[in-house]
Amino acid sequence: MNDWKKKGVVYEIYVQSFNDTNDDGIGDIQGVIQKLDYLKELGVNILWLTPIFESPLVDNGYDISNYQSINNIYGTMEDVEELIKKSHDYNIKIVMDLVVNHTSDQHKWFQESKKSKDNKYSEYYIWRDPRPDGSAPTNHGSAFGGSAWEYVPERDQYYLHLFAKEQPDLNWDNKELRNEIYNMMSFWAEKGIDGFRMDSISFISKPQKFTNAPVVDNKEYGAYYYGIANGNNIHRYLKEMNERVLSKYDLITIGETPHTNTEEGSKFLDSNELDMIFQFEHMHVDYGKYGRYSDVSFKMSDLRESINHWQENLTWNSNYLGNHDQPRIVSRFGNDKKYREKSAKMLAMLTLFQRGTPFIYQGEEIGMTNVDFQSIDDMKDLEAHNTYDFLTRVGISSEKALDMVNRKTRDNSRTPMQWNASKNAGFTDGQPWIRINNNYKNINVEKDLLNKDSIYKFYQELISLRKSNDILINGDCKLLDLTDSDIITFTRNNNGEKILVICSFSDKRIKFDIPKEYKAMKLLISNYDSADFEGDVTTYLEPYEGRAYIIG
Ligand code: ISL
Ligand code: CA
Repeated sequence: MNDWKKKGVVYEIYVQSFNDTNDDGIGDIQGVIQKLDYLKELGVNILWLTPIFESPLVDNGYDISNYQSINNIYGTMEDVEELIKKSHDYNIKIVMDLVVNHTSDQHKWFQESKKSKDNKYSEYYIWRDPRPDGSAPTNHGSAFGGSAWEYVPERDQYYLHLFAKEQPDLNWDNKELRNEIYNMMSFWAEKGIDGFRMDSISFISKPQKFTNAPVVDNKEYGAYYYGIANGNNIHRYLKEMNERVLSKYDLITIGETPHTNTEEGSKFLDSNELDMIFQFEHMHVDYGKYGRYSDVSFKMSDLRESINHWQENLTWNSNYLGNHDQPRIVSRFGNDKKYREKSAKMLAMLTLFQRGTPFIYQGEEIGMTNVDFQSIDDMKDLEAHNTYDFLTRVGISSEKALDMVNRKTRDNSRTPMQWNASKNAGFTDGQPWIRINNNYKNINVEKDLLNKDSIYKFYQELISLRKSNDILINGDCKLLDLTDSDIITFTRNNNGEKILVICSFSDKRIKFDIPKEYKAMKLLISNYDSADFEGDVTTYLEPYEGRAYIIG
């Protein structure tokens, strides 16, 4: 991987919730352009934009009906060209979301495909005959609830959709389809974008024969990824994609690879098919009886175990704790009450100082929190609604179901960016498409910019330290004590240089014994003022303290 990619700090922008410039309540491309100064100041140098293409927005744009046209609620192709050009003037790269496991059912390809078994697009999607009794080919459920198969009378067949029924899965075994995708990718590369974040890419190679999947997490259907994740031809297709498109440009490639273990993950990296992947193991540390939406909190030791496992087994990680599909990190892994600022800073240190590419999701840099949705009607995400319906149907009280959905709904991270304390948090002068978090008067960018000890300033400092200390980029990463009840400790090492990072997840003041071999230490950064090291072997960590030392 070349230098600019290794040095990248990525900031994910959920466009519709970032900044609205024409007061229709929806964030837009001009809104991103307007905030380039802000992003440059923060220090990030790669922006990943969630999908802004033509779409009926059933899944907020992850259902694309035309890959080469911009959804006019976000702006125009000219706006995108302006964004690319201006970002490059700021030395900021632009990464687009590539959603090619599926399209929208409104895409021209699908509209044609569903008409008959013998037109140009018939084989662009995954069609299978019904079982003899007319039922779906297998018991697979979709990721969002319900069956993963939908019947179409015109063809007397079912099509597969791993996500919503309005998101039919593409058939990558079809060569013409693959060509169309490569052409579309070249179109964007020619426009000057700097990379792709590849949505659900571990699912693109489907089996010839589908078999029933095990039913897990008290669901009604079989696991949606069963027999599908990392299918037989995945490496063949990604190699072809490299040959046809990626190798011709200087592009960063970030594969979103649900249900991928370290062994499978290494294959993508070692053969240079992808620069990095998003794995999900650490996103499962608080799954329970009902999977993701269970009423369960994470154990720090599970999180640490997972970080250790991936740091040991993958040469380069994508380090993230949150994104547009996950709750807010300070609410999930930190403490969004008394220690919101302290824990947000500690989590930032954990993310930015590990080996790999750090990802910051919009709002993390000011410690935005989960939302307390009072009613299911306030939630926009289809997954939230499907889950709520399911939980109440299986006998969970509506109150409890709302609680469970609240804890994990993707809408937690999709409420508008909180820019200031004015009406609608400065996001829009219109009616926002989703409600604003009530706490915007207390948690907002303007406030953080004025306060020298803010979360934002801490992110800024961490990013700048990462830039000026090569060891934080190229050094290896070793976790130290894997049995401590509250602390994640790791070292970064490069040619004899060493940095020690200590992250406490306790809300109490706790004792920490500095490993004997690290006596000569100089404080690099801490989220408390009092963190000087005076050569003692024993030190005390404040609640959610994060500290890093240079050793030697
Ligand atoms: O968030 C999840 C489950 O609740 C994940 O399993 C998620 O479905 C998976 O990460 C795929 O996500 C991506 O593709 C989806 C889209 O809805 C997500 O927003 C996107 O990040 C379908 O395109
Ligand atoms: Ca707008």
